[in-house]
Amino acid sequence: MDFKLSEEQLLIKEAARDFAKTELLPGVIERDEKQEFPTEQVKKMGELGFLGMMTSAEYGGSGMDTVSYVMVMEELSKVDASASVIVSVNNSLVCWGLETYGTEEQKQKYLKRLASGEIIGAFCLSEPEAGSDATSQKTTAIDKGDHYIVNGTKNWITNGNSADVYLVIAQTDPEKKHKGINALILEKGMPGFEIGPKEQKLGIRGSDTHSLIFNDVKVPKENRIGEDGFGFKFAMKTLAGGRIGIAAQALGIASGAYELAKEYSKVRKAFGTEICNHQAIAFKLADMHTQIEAARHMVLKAAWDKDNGNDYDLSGAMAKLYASQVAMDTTIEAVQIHGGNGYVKEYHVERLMRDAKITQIYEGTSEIQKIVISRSVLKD
Ligand code: COS
Repeated sequence: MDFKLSEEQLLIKEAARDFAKTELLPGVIERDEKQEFPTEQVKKMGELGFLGMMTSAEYGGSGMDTVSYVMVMEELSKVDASASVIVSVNNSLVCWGLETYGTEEQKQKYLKRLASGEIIGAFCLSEPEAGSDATSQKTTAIDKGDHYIVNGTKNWITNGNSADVYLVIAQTDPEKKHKGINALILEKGMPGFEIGPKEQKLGIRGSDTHSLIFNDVKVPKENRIGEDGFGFKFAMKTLAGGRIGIAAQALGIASGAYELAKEYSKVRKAFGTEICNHQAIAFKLADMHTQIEAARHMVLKAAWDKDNGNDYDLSGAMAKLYASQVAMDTTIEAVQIHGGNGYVKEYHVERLMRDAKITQIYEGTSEIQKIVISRSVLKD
């Protein structure tokens, strides 16, 4: 067993840490307050290769491994989880899905621009009545020979307005249930494709979340990903990797809050000494550190599984379930250690606490992860 990271992996982690400190930290509070998309920062992340990390160079990506990707996700999320979710969706759900299952034409037309960060993408599965129950798709993609006609609504779509390319899951043949679902590539501006208003959110407020409305959108058949009826499997396979990215985001939120709380405890005095000298605070830090380290091992293991061709449905689901709980617990304790200051925006931990919650909800709630985990452990 070798826990050592390569020189390249360490360098990319350091580059992400520097970028987060110099480019994401200034303005992160204002972007959160105003629900402002980090346009400039996303452009720079594209230049650094963070938007197509696991995509091969041939298609405009950085050709790195999943371990490097999760380390970058952790570093970005320590500072700005709104920026990191944009990275996660573009990498895990959009670029990975297209490179793994797309046709050569789709890769040339869309993937190159997505992986290089020239444009960003969105993954559109959730609906008003189909979030966890993902097979109950109401959006339809009716087969008209050389094209599909798409109708319906998608909800809570990350990069909803900022994306140019949308991977949309829709039902073609309801009689075939999940085997009648297709994944289609839609472009912003296609006639009949409308973007709903921006959601007002509790956390990750810098990322833009919208509903999408499709009214008779004509989508050419060459925009279907995989064989007819492959859409649900496409969504499941893609989300399995996406969950590793979100687990890394949760880990980053937790470790960012922990680092702030630790530093604060060394300077804030109460009862004649720095508060870290009180066991009530020191023990909180001990618990936080231990849980974060355990989460980090789970995230890295899931990433390593993916890099080594092992099944990662189980390790990714466990990593997300655990890391998102650690993110919630740690950020709540980080606010507590900061006391009154924890409730004030300039200390950052209240934002991290709000940002943490979504990691227990998107790309499969904690309850969905428990379905995936329990089915896996009970099958043999
Ligand atoms: N990889 C490949 N195929 C998968 C899979 C995976 N990880 N998980 C399920 N499938 C396949 C199954 O094998 C089955 O296909 P076959 O009938 O050909 O065997 C099909 O998908 C349906 O699976 P299942 O019968 O298990 O469907 P369920 O309705 O019971 O639900 C869960 C499966 C709950 C796992 C799925 O609906 C899910 O992940 N829901 C959450 C979706 C989500 O993350 N939403 C958030 C939106 S993105 S922000």
